[in-house]
Amino acid sequence: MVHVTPGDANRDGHVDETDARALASHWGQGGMTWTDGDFDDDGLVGPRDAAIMVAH
Ligand SMILES: [Ca+2]
Ligand SMILES: [Ca+2]
Repeated sequence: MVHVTPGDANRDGHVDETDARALASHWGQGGMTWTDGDFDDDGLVGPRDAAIMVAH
């Protein structure tokens, strides 16, 4: 899976609160069809993904 911008969960080109909400709504999930919040590709949406989002 290719992410144009790490941290851009909905791929609109901007890392903002909308992406933060998307990540939060999928917090702790893994193996789901929605994996755009999994920026470090460890299969789970969690703190490391949040850190990557914050960094951008
Ligand atoms: Ca976005
Ligand atoms: Ca992850």
